[in-house]
Amino acid sequence: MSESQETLSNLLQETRRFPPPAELAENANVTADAYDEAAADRLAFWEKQARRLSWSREWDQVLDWSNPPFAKWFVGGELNVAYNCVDRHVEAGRGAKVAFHWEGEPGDTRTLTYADLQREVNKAANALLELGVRKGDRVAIYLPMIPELPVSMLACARIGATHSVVFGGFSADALRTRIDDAQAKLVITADGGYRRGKPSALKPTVDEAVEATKSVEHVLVVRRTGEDVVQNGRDVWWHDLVDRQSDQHDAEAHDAEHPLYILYTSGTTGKPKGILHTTGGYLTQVAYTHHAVFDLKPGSDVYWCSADIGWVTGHSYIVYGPLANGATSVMYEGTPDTPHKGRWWEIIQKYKVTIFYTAPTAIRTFMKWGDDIPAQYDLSSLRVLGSVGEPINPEAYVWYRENIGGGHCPVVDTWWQTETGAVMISPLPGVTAGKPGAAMRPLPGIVADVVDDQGNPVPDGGGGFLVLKEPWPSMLRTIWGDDERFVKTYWSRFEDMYFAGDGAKKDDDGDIWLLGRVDDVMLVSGHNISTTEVESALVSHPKVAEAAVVGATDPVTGQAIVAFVIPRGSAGEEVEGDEFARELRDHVARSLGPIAKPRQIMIVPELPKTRSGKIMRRLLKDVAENRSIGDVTTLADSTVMDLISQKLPSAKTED
Ligand code: 6R9
Repeated sequence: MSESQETLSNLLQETRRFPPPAELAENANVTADAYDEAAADRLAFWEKQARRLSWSREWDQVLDWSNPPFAKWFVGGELNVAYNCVDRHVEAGRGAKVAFHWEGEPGDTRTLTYADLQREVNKAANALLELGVRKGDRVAIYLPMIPELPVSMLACARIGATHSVVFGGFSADALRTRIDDAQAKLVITADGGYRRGKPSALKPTVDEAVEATKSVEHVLVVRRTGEDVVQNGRDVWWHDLVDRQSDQHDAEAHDAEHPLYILYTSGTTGKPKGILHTTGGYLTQVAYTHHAVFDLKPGSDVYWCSADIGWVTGHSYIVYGPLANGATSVMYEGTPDTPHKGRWWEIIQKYKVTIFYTAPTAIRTFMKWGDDIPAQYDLSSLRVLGSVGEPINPEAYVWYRENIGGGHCPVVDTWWQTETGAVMISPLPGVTAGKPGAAMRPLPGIVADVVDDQGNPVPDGGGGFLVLKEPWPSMLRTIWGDDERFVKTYWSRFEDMYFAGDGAKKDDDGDIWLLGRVDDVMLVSGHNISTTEVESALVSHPKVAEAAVVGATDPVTGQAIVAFVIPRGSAGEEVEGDEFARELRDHVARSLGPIAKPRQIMIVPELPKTRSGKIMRRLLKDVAENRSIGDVTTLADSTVMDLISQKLPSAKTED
């Protein structure tokens, strides 16, 4: 291993460029000047963005960074998040505008205007007060994707209770640890929701979780599926309590730094981290980024983010950002293949969706299902496409652009985290000539860089660690109840910088490409190789829909690359045998160089993913190293590992 070894090799070359459509560029919400404006005076820039909101009291200071890494934004300012997301739009005469076109999985629908939302949120806020919930109390929310979920979040925000939304797919144990950590007083849940064509119960999980907790006084239950639920003394039906409340409620202003919500990151090891977001800075940045990155025109756009509200993407870009901007959104309860594999495209056609935001894992699944499915629907209403959650491989990006965006929609690849609260690195659709696979540049007002081991910026063309060098308004304020862990986890690897845990590179133009979690980086014959680049090379083969690679211990090279590959829909039958594996290995060697040639390729029907769609490479590493498979409890589908293990005899080890 040479001394001058790069922190992370830069193997993938991509030359395609997609300039913004002329019409979009001409009318874009944000133009290139924003970068200069923010660079000239970052705090003045954010102060201007804060004025998108209605404040009851102006701030005295934009940023207090006297005690890093504990930031205070808009110090002394006061506002109410629910008022900003709902009431002010009604007061401005837009009460009849649709906030949510909600689509249940079985095909039932509900339309909520801003006026409807105001009444529902006020009733829910009054109900929380009747249950004894007060400003500063924590409320756990464990609901399916139904309108009561955003209504509950906004009701909490309105009265100053801090919500902790727990994804509806989590187990009783996961729910219990989150309730305990936040000491939640109330749990809001439902009898169940619809998933894959049938009711999926939630209430029994809550009963089991709450049995073992001490803080919970009441459980508020929405009726969705109508299934029998066991009634405990602490249970209250939503329709009994909320429906009889007054729809009037005076919103009190809260301090800019009042805790808005806690969201637990799954964390692959140890106790989940309760990421704390506060009020003024968070709402400022989610509103600004939603306006800038999606070019949202509230008067004409129909926006749809397909994430679950249980993840940060749903918090920031289904609930707070779009509502603060007065957007009309689609919200969908179920899975993309129920009752058929064209469901999402049918929804886009039905509501004439103009802006669509989803994850690479979904895009690659659609690639696997085949181009003919989206081709059956009219998707011509679309004008901007977004991606989030994982690096998007160039091929998936181009497939998305062509097959969903009809070749004319810019794709914005948005990099951010639960911890950052809002998008940090992304193209601007009316400004940036997009490169497939690149997140491009930090947004105006954000200072990010790629650094080496020592924290020095890498030159263009080099790879390393992605860091944030200046505080930003929607940054996490701490880990709930554990300041020390906050400092240790995020602020100790490099001095005065936030380290995100991701590897990245700068290309020759200085644009940023994400290369996956640094824990996943492989060390092959002295070269640090990113999983993302090898996966992207595999996915660029016409017969590959999805790929995951891991580094497995190897006596010769230290680690060797092992790839797990899902073939594309139509390639299904033609891909058996050594021939295909050899073809893929050669393809990677041609695209990235011989150093990146996988030692072994396994053809598999599925990949292990978390419930938010991220590939769990740790489990694949167990397979590659012939170990028994580790903890599978956070998998979306725990049977996937059995499917993969059954495929093992066909694993191909070659030269
Ligand atoms: C929003 C969200 C955060 C991690 C992050 C990174 C990965 C998210 C990405 C991306 C490459 C993108 N990630 N967006 N990687 N390109 N556009 O996903 O939050 O669930 O906390 O995950 O996801 O590894 O560090 P969260």
